[in-house]
Amino acid sequence: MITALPDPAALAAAVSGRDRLALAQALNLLDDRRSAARQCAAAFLDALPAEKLDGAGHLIGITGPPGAGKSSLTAALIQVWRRRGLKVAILAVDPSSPITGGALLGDRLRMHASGADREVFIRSLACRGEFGGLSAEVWPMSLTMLAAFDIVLVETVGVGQKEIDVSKMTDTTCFVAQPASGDSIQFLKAGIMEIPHVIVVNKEDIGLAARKTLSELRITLRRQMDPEGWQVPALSASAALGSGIEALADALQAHRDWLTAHGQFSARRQRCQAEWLVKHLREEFGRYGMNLLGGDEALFAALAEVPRRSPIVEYETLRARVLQGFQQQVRKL
Ligand SMILES: Nc1nc2c(ncn2[C@@H]2O[C@H](COP(=O)(O)OP(=O)(O)OP(=O)(O)O)[C@@H](O)[C@H]2O)c(=O)[nH]1
Ligand SMILES: [Mg+2]
Repeated sequence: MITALPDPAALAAAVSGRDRLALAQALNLLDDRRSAARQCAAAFLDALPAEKLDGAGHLIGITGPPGAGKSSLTAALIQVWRRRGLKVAILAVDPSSPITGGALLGDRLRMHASGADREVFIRSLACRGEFGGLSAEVWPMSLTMLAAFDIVLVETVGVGQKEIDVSKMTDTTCFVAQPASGDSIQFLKAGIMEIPHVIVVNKEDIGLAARKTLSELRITLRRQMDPEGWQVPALSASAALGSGIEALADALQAHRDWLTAHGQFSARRQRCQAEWLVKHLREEFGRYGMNLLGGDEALFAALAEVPRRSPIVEYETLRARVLQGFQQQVRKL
């Protein structure tokens, strides 16, 4: 179906005003791979208020093994944030499992959260099994939602050994541990898992197993400081009982405050986009393509020097440079 493309500036203004139809239209636009749509999406992202995207709001990633209670905790957090007067958007990334077929996580969330609240926006995104389990649209979509909401939370299933990519594209990452599953602790100990900023053991209502997991995690964490000096808290909660949720919201906010106090907040947002660009380029062109750009580290350093631009514009610019490099190599042969 060919649909008319929206006016990028008008769409950006409507999104910033939390017009729900505009939000849905914008997210669909970012998911549209036709080249005219890509151009429109690039202009739309450019028209979003830069101060919100680079220095405001709180972009949170929530991850953990299947069934740990990520969606239940998210639903409980929504209630706390709403009581605090914050506007909340959720992006639930569903692993495109042939069994569940996708939209399940979002559905479960919607069941819990108040559907009538206009300041809560929930969208689920099927991930197409590409991009290391994280859909490539997540970053542009996160930016879009930051234009309109105070809190943007991205839920993804983090499967132990696999790198948890969402942690590189958010301000704060929260890992939800499942009681009595030692895997997460082993992965943390072995340095296989990226250390999250906040760890919460959910289901404390089941008692002993949850307490045991919590104390094991705390022992592990005492030995593993975040490289930047943030002390990672391990908390206990129960989404079912609604216990520990205020403290969880406080811990997430404390990490955001810590980033700001250490002058790292905007730099981290900028780094998120750089991580997305590098990951995206690596997916498309592999190591060879990255080498044509001088390698990952050189690219990270170069991107940190200049102000953030629309991610699509930046991507297309880098992509053109890789293609030019390929052509030069071919000519030499
Ligand atoms: N006892 C107990 N059960 C819980 C708690 N929180 C969630 N559950 C249950 O755990 C199951 C999984 O909860 P979800 O919130 O869907 O977990 P999830 O991590 O989002 O799961 P996926 O998105 O499928 O990976 C559900 O049956 C919940 O009812 C809790 O605090 N205590
Ligand atoms: Mg879920």
